[in-house]
Amino acid sequence: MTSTEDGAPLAQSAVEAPTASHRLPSLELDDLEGIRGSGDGSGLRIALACSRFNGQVTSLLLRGAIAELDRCGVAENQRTVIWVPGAFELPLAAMAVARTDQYDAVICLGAVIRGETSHYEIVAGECAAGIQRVQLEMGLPVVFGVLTTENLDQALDRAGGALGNKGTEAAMTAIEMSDVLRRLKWSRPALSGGVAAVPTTTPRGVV
Ligand code: INI
Repeated sequence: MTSTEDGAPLAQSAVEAPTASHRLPSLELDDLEGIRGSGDGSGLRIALACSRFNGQVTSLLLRGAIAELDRCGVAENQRTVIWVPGAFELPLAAMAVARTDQYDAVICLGAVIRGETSHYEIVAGECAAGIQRVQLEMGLPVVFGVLTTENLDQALDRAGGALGNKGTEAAMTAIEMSDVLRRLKWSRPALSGGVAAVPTTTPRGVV
């Protein structure tokens, strides 16, 4: 039975069309105003931190992420792959990347598989909390491209198998959030009655 990352069974309808684009909110909300990130990765500098633990899965996540960066126009010489021993080490790698001040986003890729051990809970929890902490403390998008599954089959389903590729999704998120932050930096919303006006046009300096 196909299940969610935390093991709960999926409804049949959720199983039928589970592509990567299906699982992320669409960017096609053209009639709504507001600051929104594009899917254009040209000019972005992206680091990919990838766990060697469960490498048969993480290498597929990495492949999916790189293919998406290619598709979105992130130049090959503008991205760096950093290998770490396991998911537990991903936050430290992300912090080191952020401190260089040379990147627009970090994509963290890993696979934490429950198997027989309760070690899983600790590794997965610390990894997620650490990644969130780095992105909030450093003000840099640090994307959680880490699978947390009950078994290897579930991980492979989400690493280019029947349920899409979390690496691909992570790359999309990195590009979108880099652009959201870039647009926020360039925008100068006028204040009116204490409410920030939402810009309806492309902010100056953003192409
Ligand atoms: N690391 C993973 O990336 N995935 C796992 O499933 C995993 N499990 O289950 O143990 C794992 N453990 C190693 C951990 O990430 C650290 O590398 C290790 O504890 C050294 O700090």
